[in-house]
Amino acid sequence: MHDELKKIEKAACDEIPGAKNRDTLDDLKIKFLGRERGALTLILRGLKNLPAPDRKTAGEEANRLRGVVEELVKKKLNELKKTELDSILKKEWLDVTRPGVKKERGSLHPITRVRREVEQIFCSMGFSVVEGPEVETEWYNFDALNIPKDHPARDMWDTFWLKTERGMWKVEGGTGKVFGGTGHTLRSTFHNLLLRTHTSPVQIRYMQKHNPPIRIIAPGRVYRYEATDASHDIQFYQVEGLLIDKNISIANFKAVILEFFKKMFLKEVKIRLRPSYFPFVEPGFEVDLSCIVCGGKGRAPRSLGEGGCSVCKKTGWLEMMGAGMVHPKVFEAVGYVPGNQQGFAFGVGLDRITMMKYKIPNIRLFHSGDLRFLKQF
Ligand code: FA5
Repeated sequence: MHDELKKIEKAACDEIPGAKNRDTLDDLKIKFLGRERGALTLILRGLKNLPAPDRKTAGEEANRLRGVVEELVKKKLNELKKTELDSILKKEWLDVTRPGVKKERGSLHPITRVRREVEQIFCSMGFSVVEGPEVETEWYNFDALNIPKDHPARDMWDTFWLKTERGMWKVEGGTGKVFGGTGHTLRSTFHNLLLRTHTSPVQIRYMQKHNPPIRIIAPGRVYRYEATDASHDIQFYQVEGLLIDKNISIANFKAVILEFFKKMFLKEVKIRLRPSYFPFVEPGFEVDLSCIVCGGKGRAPRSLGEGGCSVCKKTGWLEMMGAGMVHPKVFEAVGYVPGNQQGFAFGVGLDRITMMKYKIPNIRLFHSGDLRFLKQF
């Protein structure tokens, strides 16, 4: 018995300290101390067959050995735990004193900022914000606005037409009701499609579905097939405005627009109304704003270099919008009873407001994708 215990002790002292991981250690623990077939357990179980004097000594020795093996296992387990922890700490080491990686922060495009501001100002005056499609039918963009085919006024807007092989597009749901409103019946579902040249078609879409009183603005992108310069681009933004009620006059228009400019530029501004022709208003006019970039002087401010102001083309004024009193033909096109309402409409260039607001000398900067420009906002 003594020899057997010595053998077990030697094996335990050789094998346990060399265990590579916890699984091996668990196996060794079972090998020596396992409840069913552990080497020491079997010895202890066989003690009862020894003669009494031998049983006592062997029992003492076996119990001592159990303590030795338990201690070896405990020591090895602590050692393995420490190695594991060290390797985790090594892998996940973090230098908390290192400066962090700076995340690039985006910002709103200046036109988006100004668009939101415009919406806020008009909402504070009781207007609602509505939208319309950028791909529009010829009827909404021109005919319903009193610009029939072959009318020379169409040339005022150089248009991007969407072509098909057939010449016309089949528009889903293009029944008289959806596309023509109550006052206009389109018998076919085929239409000429175009990229809208202005936001005025949204007036028509809205009036077809709503009766006066109306007080809306409709911001959105418009497209024109024309030459570009410092204040003209082929795609730009307009905000359409429409106010229809009883007893509305140009005086109401002037009050609303002056209030709008005052809130937008945070100062008193000068505007001038020039008579102009738009087939969907009568009378019609254009509204110029005293150039905020050059202070109305026509000379470029020192910060923008020498020479005349490119934004107002040295005139001191920049054309900001077309406007007028809604033409009876337009009311007729949407099915209103003639003579029952008056109203004004306007279409203001959002890019131009943004240029004035931030003193931006060239409209083409907006879509240049130049981060040096965009990061300033
Ligand atoms: C129109 O588009 C009319 N629909 C406006 C209107 C609405 C008149 C309601 C009457 C009643 P106009 O083509 O003038 O009008 O354009 C309106 C404004 O859009 C201009 O005053 C200008 O601020 C802006 N704008 C026009 N063309 C360009 C362009 N190429 N680039 C940037 N802004 C432009």
